[in-house]
Amino acid sequence: MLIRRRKGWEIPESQATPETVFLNRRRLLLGIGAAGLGAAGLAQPLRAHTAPDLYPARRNPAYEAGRALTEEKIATSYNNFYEFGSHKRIADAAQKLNVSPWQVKIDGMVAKEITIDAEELIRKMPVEERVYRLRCVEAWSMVIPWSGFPVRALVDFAQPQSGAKYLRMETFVRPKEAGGQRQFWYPWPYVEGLTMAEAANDLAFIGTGAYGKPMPKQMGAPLRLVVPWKYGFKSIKSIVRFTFTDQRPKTFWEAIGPDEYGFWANVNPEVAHPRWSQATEEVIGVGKRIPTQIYNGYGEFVADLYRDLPDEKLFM
Ligand SMILES: Nc1nc2c(c(=O)[nH]1)N[C@H]1C(S)=C(S)[C@@H](COP(=O)(O)O)O[C@H]1N2
Ligand SMILES: [Mo]
Repeated sequence: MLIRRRKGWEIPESQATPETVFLNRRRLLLGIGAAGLGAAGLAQPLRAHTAPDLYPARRNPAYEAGRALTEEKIATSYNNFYEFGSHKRIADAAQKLNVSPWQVKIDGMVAKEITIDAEELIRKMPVEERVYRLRCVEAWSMVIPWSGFPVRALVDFAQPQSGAKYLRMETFVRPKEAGGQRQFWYPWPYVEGLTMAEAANDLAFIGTGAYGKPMPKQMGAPLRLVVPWKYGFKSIKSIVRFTFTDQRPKTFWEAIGPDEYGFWANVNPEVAHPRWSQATEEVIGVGKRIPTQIYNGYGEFVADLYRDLPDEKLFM
């Protein structure tokens, strides 16, 4: 689905992603025209991927999706990665991202702040494969075999202080490589966060690969979060910084549209987005819609996390 860049009010709802419609409106409010995206530029020569010998990793049979895998060529060519453009066909532009070397900072309320190369970090972690469903807030879904390690393994490695309440994650800022970051009206860098309880949950995963190979750049190489009970925008790509903090992070989408996107973003078919229903989802590559499940079908793993939070907007 290629979105032609016209004025916001001319884009039929059916052709535009909801997020794109929203952003176009915002641009108009800011008095910014709907100019085309800059050319992707020349791709860099292909660099060695991060730790290729680790893949394919052993599949953990505790996590299976109950649905057919999305075809690899679909999952690697239909992506959301606003750093490279606010549409789905960013895979070519994303090849410009230099992922090796890749410094990762672990800081904030930890025993000792460190900076470590992603490859070295991944080699210290228990890498395995898990098949997860992915449900985007735009009401589409995929099923993806991820490689990676539990967020909990990273937490154990970082040794947070007892006062830490949240894990804040941040994506790179490199407008020379990522043309979308020259769109100054977005609040770069992309930021996301989890509570410490969410980070320690069995399901919370750091993806380092997909389809038995190192992570494609367009899917968030070399490290991206995968939290399948939440809308896809929580699964932040190409992370450069993990910060343990006692302050709830303000996330990228919360900063853009606080009435539409919140901190929790748990999937719930009964809580509509202000501009569309969340009751069903389009299974990408299959051409049909299916009912959406509460917590994207992962309630047995995660529902307990939310029992004592009556005042929180858990589903936006
Ligand atoms: N840094 C960053 N991470 C991001 C995004 C983004 O634009 N930038 N998009 C999010 C959204 S909306 C979704 S649905 C998923 C898509 O992941 P995929 O392209 O690997 O399927 O990535 C999420 N992570
Ligand atoms: Mo999304």
